[in-house]
Amino acid sequence: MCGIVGYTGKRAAMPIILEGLKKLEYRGYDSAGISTLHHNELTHVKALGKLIALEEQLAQEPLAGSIGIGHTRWATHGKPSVPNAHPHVVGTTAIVHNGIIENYKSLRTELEAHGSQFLSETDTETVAHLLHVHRRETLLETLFAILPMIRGAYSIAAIDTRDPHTLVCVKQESPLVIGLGKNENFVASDIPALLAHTRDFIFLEDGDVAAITPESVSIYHHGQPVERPIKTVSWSPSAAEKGGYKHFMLKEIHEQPRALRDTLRGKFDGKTLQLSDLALTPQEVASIRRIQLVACGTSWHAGLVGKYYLEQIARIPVEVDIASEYRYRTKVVDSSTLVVPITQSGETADTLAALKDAKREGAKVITVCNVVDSSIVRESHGVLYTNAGPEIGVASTKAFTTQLAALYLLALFIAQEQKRLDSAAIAEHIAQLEALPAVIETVLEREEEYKNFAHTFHDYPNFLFLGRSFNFPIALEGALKLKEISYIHAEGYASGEMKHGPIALIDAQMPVVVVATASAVYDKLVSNVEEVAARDGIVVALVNDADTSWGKKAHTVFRVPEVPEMLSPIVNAVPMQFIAYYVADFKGCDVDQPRNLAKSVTVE
Ligand code: HGA
Repeated sequence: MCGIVGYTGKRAAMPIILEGLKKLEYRGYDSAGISTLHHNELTHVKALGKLIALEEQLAQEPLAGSIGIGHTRWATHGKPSVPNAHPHVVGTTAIVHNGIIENYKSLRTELEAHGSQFLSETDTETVAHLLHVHRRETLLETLFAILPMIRGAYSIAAIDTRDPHTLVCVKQESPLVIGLGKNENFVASDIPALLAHTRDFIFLEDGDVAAITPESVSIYHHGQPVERPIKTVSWSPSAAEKGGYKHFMLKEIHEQPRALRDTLRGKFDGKTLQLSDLALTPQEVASIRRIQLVACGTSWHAGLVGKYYLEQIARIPVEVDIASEYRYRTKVVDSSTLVVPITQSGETADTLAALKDAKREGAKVITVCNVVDSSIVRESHGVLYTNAGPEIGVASTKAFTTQLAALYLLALFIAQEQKRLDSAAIAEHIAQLEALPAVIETVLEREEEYKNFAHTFHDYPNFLFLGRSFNFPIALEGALKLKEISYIHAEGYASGEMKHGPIALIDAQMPVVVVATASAVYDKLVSNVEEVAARDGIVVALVNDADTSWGKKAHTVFRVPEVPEMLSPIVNAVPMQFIAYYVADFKGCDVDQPRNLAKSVTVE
């Protein structure tokens, strides 16, 4: 997600922090800010938009001091705005934060009841107030005292006038590294920010707290001092931006467990699923009779899976439309119709136009989106954020799987509100969802198999992808992913459709990727594959670990752990991404910037 940079030493902190933030710009952000400490006084400057705006403001009001923290924000809680930008300063402390404080609402209610006055809508500000309200002798002790009160994913850096040379930080499920200098030390959410100053890093572990002065770094875990190894990094700045991965796409494939955890975070309290940003009253949810999912490209594939979720879990009829088609067809919409645009960027022109039409016709519109306060979100009545973090590779990966998780949550939420599922059933579904990141970690560990496959197959001119039921859209997505980054012609089909045309394409030169994980229609799919094999098609099967029946039928077998069928698309998408990625990489394609494509299509 966003960027944190902190400095304590003998030099002026502000330019070092600003330069560091610039090195993190590639991560995407909507606002930025810096706070420094000088002569026992905290000062800060924040600006909306690009760093140039912050830089211009700093030129007018430079910040003195040789200790400071800076931040580029990618909003998750509260729109992009100057008050919501970090640092947040309360009393003697300034903090910057990367991540999500899950229980911020209850904390905020409690703090406000005791007189704390909030200036922003962020989850982060609750931490700043907690540090103020529970202050101890030192900032470090205060941080120890408040950490048990907060839940979520966070890396936080803080400075305090009472301890004017010490930078304090904590890492929990969000990245944070310490950079080691001579009579100066640094902290940052990512290595590129600090490469101009050091190559020696300490990678903090989850739960680590550190107190950093110009001369020392002390690290604690569960309150006890611990040693962490110093690692010397030889990455080039461009490799460092990608976390050592060759492309952003590959980095983002690997970020999916984290992105899914962040999408699920803070939504279920053990009893009730709360999607408060949907801004739907219980009566409004009760009155939903039809749902229209509207999207483009990969998001449209997410919509196709979402249809299965909403119809099976919430039992509401769903149509899925390509936004550019929806715009120009007759819409039969009324106030009992829920229209759900699905968009990574929130700026897709066709989706925006489709939603405006639907609103005009009287539909309620809630958007599934990855960018806080984007144009489409602003036009919608409510929103369900995916919290995947900025996606830089043009081919969507983590945005897609988090869209699937969000649509699953939406189906559960409607079922809950319409009293179709009780609390125990919701809890069971949520537990299954929460198990997915670990399953995907297992799939990621098998990456080498896809590389080997691509080594053999990257020269084939055509591919077919087949799936059925929940995984039919995954076949479409597999084909699209391969097309867009490798320029190989690929088609996705519902396997039952083979006989109705595409089987004519099958010959010994046609790799056919079959999504064949456990399913109620598994046997049907297997007979479709037999037909492919009988015509010499090259069968490439994605099956579950326990399925040993493919030895003869398939040329290549990829395995994934078994999960409930409805959730299998979220797991099965990952092998599709790996196949596309490695085929494109072997072909030498520009994976992150495929020809003719833009990340966000803001024109019709
Ligand atoms: N949740 C905080 C911080 C989000 C973040 O990591 N930004 O880059 C917010 O919304 O301000």
